[in-house]
Amino acid sequence: MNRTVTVGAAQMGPIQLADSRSEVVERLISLLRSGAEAGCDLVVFPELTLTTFFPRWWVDDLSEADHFYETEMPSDETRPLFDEARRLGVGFHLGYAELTEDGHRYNTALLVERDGTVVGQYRKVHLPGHEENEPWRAFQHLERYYFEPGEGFEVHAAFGGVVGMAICNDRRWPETYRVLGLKGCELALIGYNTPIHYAPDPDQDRLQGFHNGLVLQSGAYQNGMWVVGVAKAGREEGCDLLGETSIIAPSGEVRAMATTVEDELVVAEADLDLCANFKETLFDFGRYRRPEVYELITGQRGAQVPDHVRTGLADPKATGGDLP
Ligand code: CDT
Repeated sequence: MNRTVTVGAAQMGPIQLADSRSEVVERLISLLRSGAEAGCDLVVFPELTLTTFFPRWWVDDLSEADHFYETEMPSDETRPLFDEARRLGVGFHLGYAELTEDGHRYNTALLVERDGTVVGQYRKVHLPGHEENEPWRAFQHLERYYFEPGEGFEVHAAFGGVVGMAICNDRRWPETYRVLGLKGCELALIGYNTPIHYAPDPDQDRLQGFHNGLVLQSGAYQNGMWVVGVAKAGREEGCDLLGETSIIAPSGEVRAMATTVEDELVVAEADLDLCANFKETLFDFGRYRRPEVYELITGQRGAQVPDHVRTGLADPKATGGDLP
């Protein structure tokens, strides 16, 4: 059986505050149609695709931001995307802000199959930034104010393989890929909004592209999976967002990468059988992993220098001594 999925990574250029949902949906449909012309089975859109990245602003009352959230999916405004995707026979992945009926707020992604069936929903686990108003920043990153964390990583039977989702900051954490990998993930879909400027340590600004490639490529290789990283890019409300949307093979090699910071579709043929070349050799988890020595990873959150090491550091004589 041929298990090649033609994947379109649909980078979005900036979405300004004044852009309406319908205007954004028109842009999505245009990218979707380009995907259909390129033979895509699946088109992947970024994190918070439908709005500007609103966590860059503080509001005193969260309800002032309600208009950024979706209370139903599809809604009247997003239905044309769902209808067109089904008509074209192209599946899609869409990130958006979700407000549930009982008032919970999540940074969410949805996966829809070629026949329009909703395959699964994912709510972002790792929420970066801060909870409080920090007006000293050029712009804020208030995801921890606007969203609650999701409950975990899941995989789905879709597009002939095992498909998982993660969102933006999740991609920087090896645990994300490893949990997906332990569930047999062959294709991980990850949308992002990554500001180039990182206020707590601006020395990292020049490294944004490097770090993006580093985490996407190592996540793919170390878990033998395809990884699709899709940006919302460009200058959005005065804030520069990283582009470099890319499709990474299980070897860790970049198979396609965007060259602009605008709406741009890049396409690659993802042969899911390639995953086995890595999952059944160097990264044969069942054969080589040693979970019994990794228990700190799930049992402890922050780094803790063991007592005997801390004591040794405090007492210089103790570090130069004989082994006990
Ligand atoms: N959207 C998102 O998660 N962005 C983060 C920015 C981190 S700086 C607070 C990222 O990891 O790219």
